[in-house]
Amino acid sequence: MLNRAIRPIYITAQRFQSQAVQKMTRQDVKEFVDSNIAKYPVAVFSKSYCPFCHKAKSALESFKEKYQPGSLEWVEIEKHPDVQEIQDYLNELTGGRTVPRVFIGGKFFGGGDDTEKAWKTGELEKRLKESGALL
Ligand SMILES: N[C@@H](CCC(=O)N[C@@H](CS)C(=O)NCC(=O)O)C(=O)O
Repeated sequence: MLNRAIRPIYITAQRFQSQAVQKMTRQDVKEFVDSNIAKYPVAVFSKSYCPFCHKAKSALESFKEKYQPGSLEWVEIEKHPDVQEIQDYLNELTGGRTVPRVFIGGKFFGGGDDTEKAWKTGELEKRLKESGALL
């Protein structure tokens, strides 16, 4: 009796889930992350509400007028259906799964605190120039 009552709800939920959420394969996740890192001199994986991401944004956008067009890519991942898998892969690449993960010139540069610190020492500008991101 109980089973009969519950079953239709379960099936409906399952159908909804399989239609609504299209998950990427592991290979697709890898390609999504790798292609952003390879294509853009600066690629940042971020969550829009994260204060450390805001720190990185302030530092990177302080050079706003000097960027080569299209050289800075900001990838907000919090609403991505594969957010966990993306962070797992970022962990494989960088040894950490927190955001932001800032990549410059195809290499992992650091998180929010690292980026802010490097901005203050001048290291960030140097690396941005070396990567070709700045004019
Ligand atoms: N020290 C790190 C801290 C970064 C951090 O803790 N980020 C939080 C979000 S504000 C995070 O990624 N939490 C785990 C998660 O969202 O999966 C940095 O400067 O980037």
